Parts: sequence; structure tokens; C-alpha cells
Amino acid sequence: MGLGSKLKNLIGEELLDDIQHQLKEVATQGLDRHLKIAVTGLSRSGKTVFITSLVHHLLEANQSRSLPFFEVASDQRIISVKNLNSSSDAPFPLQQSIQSLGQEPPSWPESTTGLSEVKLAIKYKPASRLKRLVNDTATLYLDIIDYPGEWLLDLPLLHLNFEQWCNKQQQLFTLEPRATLAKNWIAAQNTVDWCSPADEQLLSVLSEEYTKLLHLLRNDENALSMIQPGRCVLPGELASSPLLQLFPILQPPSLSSIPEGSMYQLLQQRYDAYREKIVKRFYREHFSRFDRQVVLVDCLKALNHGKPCFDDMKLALTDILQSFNYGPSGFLRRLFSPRIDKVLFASSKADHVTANQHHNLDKFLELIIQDAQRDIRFEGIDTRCMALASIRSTESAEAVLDGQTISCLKGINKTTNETMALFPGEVPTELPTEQDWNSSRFRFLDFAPKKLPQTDLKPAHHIRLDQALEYLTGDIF
Ligand SMILES: Nc1nc2c(ncn2[C@@H]2O[C@H](COP(=O)(O)OP(=O)(O)OP(=O)(O)O)[C@@H](O)[C@H]2O)c(=O)[nH]1
Ligand SMILES: [Mg+2]
Repeated sequence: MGLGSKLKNLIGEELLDDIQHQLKEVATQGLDRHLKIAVTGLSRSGKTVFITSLVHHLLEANQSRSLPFFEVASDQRIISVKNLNSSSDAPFPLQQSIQSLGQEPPSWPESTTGLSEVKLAIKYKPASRLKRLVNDTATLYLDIIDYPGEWLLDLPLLHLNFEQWCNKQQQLFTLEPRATLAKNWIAAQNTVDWCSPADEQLLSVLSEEYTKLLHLLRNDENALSMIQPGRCVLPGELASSPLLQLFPILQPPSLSSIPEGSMYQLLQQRYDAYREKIVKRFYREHFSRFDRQVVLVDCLKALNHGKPCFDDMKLALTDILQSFNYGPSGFLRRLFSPRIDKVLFASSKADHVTANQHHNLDKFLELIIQDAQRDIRFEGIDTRCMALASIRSTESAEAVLDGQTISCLKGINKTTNETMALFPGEVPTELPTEQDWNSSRFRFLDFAPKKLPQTDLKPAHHIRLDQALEYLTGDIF
């Protein structure tokens, strides 16, 4: 009997396979690993706060006990975590964000206007005895990037040509409140002959008006998500570039061929250049080769702003996630070949509801991302939905109403700065009815942050951040 068969008899086939697999992994890769996590989310969904909190907790993970469900930390196997940001061209403003959350009074970090990255080296003791035979310690190099949520909406443009994009936008602009808000802009568009020679002056005026319209659609009152092209509202280093003088034609002429030098052709060329030079470059440089993804969704915003906001958010997220298209034949895979194997859908700001509503929040999140999630699962990628708060800003409280004890929240109102206790209401687990949408039933308040200490972090400073980390990275340690 050969050695292999003897071992198989001794320890069983499954265990032997597992050992062989681990040895092979160690032999081919060593113990150190690189992991790139893509943090995805529409604007104001909580990406920067998530990254700040995650990194802050990780940097303290060898001494604080703030991540009980993150096994490598709770087993006290983290030796040290180092911030490698000094080697980066565009370092994530971690100290600035931590300081704004730790000052008196604390404030949320500013909305992101450009790209930045975090690089961490996490040195730890491997859980597997076998791996420890090879080496006592191992290092996980973790890369995360932060960018304005608006830029994410450009991703779906990569697989639409100008004509297809115009058609999609035309349908979108028939929906309310978009149709009414865009009335003047649509009327101005309709007076233009798109086959006439390009008039740069006119295009500049129309694109300026279009940018103003996009700002109106996404403001706090209208809260729409499907804002394209994203760089028109957040240009970053491209401010005043002619590439951004771009908008869809809502009544495109029926053309067998596009007249040379026409208005139509110029817009089409700008659209193509925008896709090639800006969108494709951004995704090639920053979204290629990521391994895992977090999709942050502000479900409570969708509930607060009613059905048009919910529908628009659902559409935007589905479009974005379908564009990531995780399957082998997906267009992103063909372009950039990411190797993604796990996607965490997280409903951010779970501290805006009472703990007994977290399960509902998970369910409601599923309603928003169900189409995208189905596609991703179909490709064999592991997904999970989870409600979390990167920085917990409220405390649980109880109140007695008509002899009944009800769960409440205590926190500081973000707008008025007043401390208040309130019953925030229930999160539905099914799609609200027309009546529910119209009843103004959902009014979840935004809270100011609670002061975040520089050291001595506690589990009470977040909700489920540790579970998110365990899901995203736990298998590596
Ligand atoms: N209570 C609470 N509020 C949060 C939390 N995370 C984010 N917020 C709120 O959401 C706002 C937006 O969070 P950001 O992290 O800046 O969102 P973002 O996705 O980076 O936004 P852009 O940079 O504009 O794309 C914050 O200013 C807070 O008001 C959280 O964990 N708890
Ligand atoms: Mg941000």
C-alpha cells in the first residue's frame, strides 16, 4: 500500500484532501495574500464612513476588543496592522475623517470629490496548524479605494452606444418626477435640428442646463439616483473639460447615416470619448482585479423619499450591478477580468432604526437588489445581505405608551443638533403599497455622529461591522 493510501485510511479522505489543498496553496502562494475590496454604493450611501470605521477598527484590532465576530481579532491572532498609505499617490484621508468624528462636536466626513486609496498590511497568526508549520505569521495586504458615488453611474455606459443611451434616457425622462422637472430642458432640446451643423455655443448652453437639471434631480428633495453622466455633477479634475459638455438627445432623428459635422455627430463623438478616456480608464485602473465587493445601500433614504426615489434607486443599482456582470462572458470580465468571489450587500445606517428592525432592513434590502442578486448568485458567487452601521450614532431606549413598552432610539438630530428620543417606525419587509407610500409613514431621521474615540474602540461603536469583515475576509485568516 502506498503512503497516500495509508494516510487516507488513517485520517479519512476528506481531511487528506483538505490538507493537500492547504499545502498546495501554501506551496504556490506562500502565506501572504493580497485582497482588493471594491466598496460600491450610490452617492451618500456611506462608503467613506464605512472605510474610515473599518480601517480605524482594524488598526486597533491587536489591542481593542471591538470586533467580537471577526474571528482573527477575537482569537487575538492579529499581531499588528500597518497603514501603508505613505506609499500611495492618493492616500485616503483617514486621519482627517477620524479627527472630524473624534472632535467636539463630532461631524461626518465630507462628501468625496476624488479618488483615494487605503492600503493595510495585517500581520497575523494563521488559524491552521498546518500553515503555522510553514510559518508562524502571515500578512494580508488589504486594498480599498474610495471615490464619489456619482462616478459609479458611469459604469453602465460602457456597454451602451450613444444611440442606446439616448433611448434609455428617453424612457427615463417619461417617468415622474423627472418628466416634470425636466420640462423646460426637454422643450429646449426639441427645438434643435440634430442634423444641422454642430453649433458649439448651443451645445455648451444645453449641456450647462442639463448639468443644472441633474443637480436638481439629485438634490435632497427629489433624491433621484439615476444621474448620468456622473462626472457632469462631480467632475473632479475634469471641471470645465469639453468632454463633459454632453447630454442625451431625447428625440433622436431617425438616421440611416449620421451627417458629417452635425450636432448629433459631435455629441456622439463626445460620448464615445467620455466612455473611452474617462469611464473605461477609471474602471481599468481601479476596478480590475478586485476580489470581493461590498455594495452599500441606503434603504432608509429610499423609504423616506417615496416610490419614485425607491424605483430610481432600484433601477440605478440593478444597472450598475448588472454592468459588473460577474459571469465569464460578462462584458466587464472581458474588459478587465476581475476575479470576484463574494459580494456583501449591506444596508448602511442601521443605527437609524431600532435593533428589532434590523432583520426587516435585511429583507427590504433584498427587495431593492433582488434582480441583481439573482444574476450574481446564478454565476456561483457567494452573496449575503446584512444591515450594518459603520458608526453607531444612537442608543437604544425604551418608552411606555398606553401601558405598552416600545423600543426607541436616542441620538442627536443631524439637522437641528438637538438630543432626542424617538420611535423611528417599522421597516416594511414587502414592497409598500401605494397607500403606504402616500401616507408619509416612513420618516427615518438622520443622526449626527456620536464622538468616536481615537483608541479604546468598543463593539458598541458599530453595528455588525465585525460580521461584515468576517464575511469578506474571514476565510483568509
Ligand atoms: N448614523 C449613521 N449615519 C451614517 C453612517 N454612515 C454614513 N452615514 C450618513 O451618511 C452620510 C454619507 O456618508 P458617506 O460615507 O460620506 O457616504 P459616501 O457614500 O462616501 O458618499 P459620497 O462620497 O458622496 O459618494 C454621512 O454624512 C452620514 O450622515 C452610519 O454608520 N451611521
Ligand atoms: Mg464618500
